Amino acid sequence: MIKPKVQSAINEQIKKEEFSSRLYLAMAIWCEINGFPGASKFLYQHAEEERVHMMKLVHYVNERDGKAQLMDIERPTDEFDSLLDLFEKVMDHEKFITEAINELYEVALKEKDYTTMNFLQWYITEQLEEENLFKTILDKIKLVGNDKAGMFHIDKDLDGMAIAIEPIEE
Ligand code: OFO
Repeated sequence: MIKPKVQSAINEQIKKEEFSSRLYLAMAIWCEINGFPGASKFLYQHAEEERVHMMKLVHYVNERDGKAQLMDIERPTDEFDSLLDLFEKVMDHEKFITEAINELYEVALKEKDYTTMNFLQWYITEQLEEENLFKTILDKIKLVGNDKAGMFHIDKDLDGMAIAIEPIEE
């Protein structure tokens, strides 16, 4: 049976992943109505990916004889100054999530929950990959600045980067 402290820390993370999904959905909508179809497709898919992150945690808690719990979540920001501003906010958010995963790992460590520590390894690797991915995107956007043709190519690139969603592991 999962320990109460670990369970409530994971439930907090479920909330954060659910919020991430809604944040990227709001960003995808902004891109779609502001002439960035590629970025929009990429972010819609990323919103789905965050839902997968949430669901993995939900199943994990339940499989350990605990109870995954949903919480109230705040409405995400949906106004951005530019594509650069939007992806800077993505990067800030991913850094915040990396911190949250590290803190969750710390709770599992203190509770000597080695199974959860092992399970969280996937999230640690995933955060590293996501931060690298968003850094690459941000660097490209910064490089083109206000150049319209450059922006068009970045949007095309993002269209190609929209990846297939990994299935939820049981
Ligand atoms: Fe973007 O990795 Fe989950 O939140």
